Amino acid sequence: MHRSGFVNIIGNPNVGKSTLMNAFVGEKLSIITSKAQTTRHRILGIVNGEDFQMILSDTPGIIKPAYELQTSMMDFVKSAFEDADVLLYMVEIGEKALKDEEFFKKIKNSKIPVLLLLNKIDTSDQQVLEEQIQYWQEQLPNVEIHPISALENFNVKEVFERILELLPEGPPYYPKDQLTDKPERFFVNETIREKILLYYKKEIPYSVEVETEEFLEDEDIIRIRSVIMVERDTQKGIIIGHKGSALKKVGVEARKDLEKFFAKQVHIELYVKVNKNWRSNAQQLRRFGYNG
Ligand SMILES: Nc1nc2c(ncn2[C@@H]2O[C@H](COP(=O)(O)OP(=O)(O)OP(=O)(O)O)[C@@H](O)[C@H]2O)c(=O)[nH]1
Ligand SMILES: [Mg+2]
Repeated sequence: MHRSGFVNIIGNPNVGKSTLMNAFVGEKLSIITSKAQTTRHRILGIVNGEDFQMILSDTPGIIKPAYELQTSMMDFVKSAFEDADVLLYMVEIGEKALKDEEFFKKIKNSKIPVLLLLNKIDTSDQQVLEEQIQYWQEQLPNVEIHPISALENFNVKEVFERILELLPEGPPYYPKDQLTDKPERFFVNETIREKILLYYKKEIPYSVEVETEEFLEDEDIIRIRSVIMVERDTQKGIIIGHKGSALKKVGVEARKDLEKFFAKQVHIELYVKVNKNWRSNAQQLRRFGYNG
């Protein structure tokens, strides 16, 4: 018998969805930072076994959209509700209900199995943990609760085994050697964006999109040219920094990660361009892979 299905991770921003997906897949497919709204896309991570294929989806954290980009991000979340065979609803210790009532109702009334993953229990003690479990049992009486630490890999394997039991019988949807649905350039863009989330403050990371214009792979080196797009002229200077020092740091740190990811030497050339109000421009958003 062969099992296969879509296992979609949803929840508030910053609760640890991407950390968990990477832990399941064993690769850094999704970028992770301590800032909310790190993930902007729906990213598949495929775990293949001899008699199963588990197709995980990492999704953006649930928010009330304030501009077009965020609306597209929430469309990815909606799509994850539609095709899931198993839903993983992740919350973190201390969190109360979802910021969006509608999504919470969908979880409550879900016809498919839902596992509530209570994450970051490494930051908690036994008493708080018990109170939290009780709280969520009252909120969602029909849902299985699993306390985990995605960061410290606590209970992650057990949850994986439980999901396997819940997967329906069926053939693989993707070739068995496929790890994700995203192309190489996507991971380049995301790695650069991760560094921008880490090194810049306030609205800067939220005003940035990255596009890789060139990805040339030789036998022993990958040559990459990417453009960092900002919304306004003033942001361009901030990204570049004094004598280009800030931009240089982004390049150096992104290169280190990408050399690990591709297991090859990488050369990166970065430049910055203003793309006025791209976050609110439907045509630009489509070009960057948000919505259809
Ligand atoms: N202490 C602790 N921190 C965690 C755990 N899991 C994730 N984190 C941290 O929480 C922060 C957010 O993690 P992400 O995996 O990016 O969270 P996310 O839900 O994907 O966030 P968005 O993409 O912004 O919605 C990071 O700083 C992680 O290191 C955990 O089990 N314990
Ligand atoms: Mg994420």
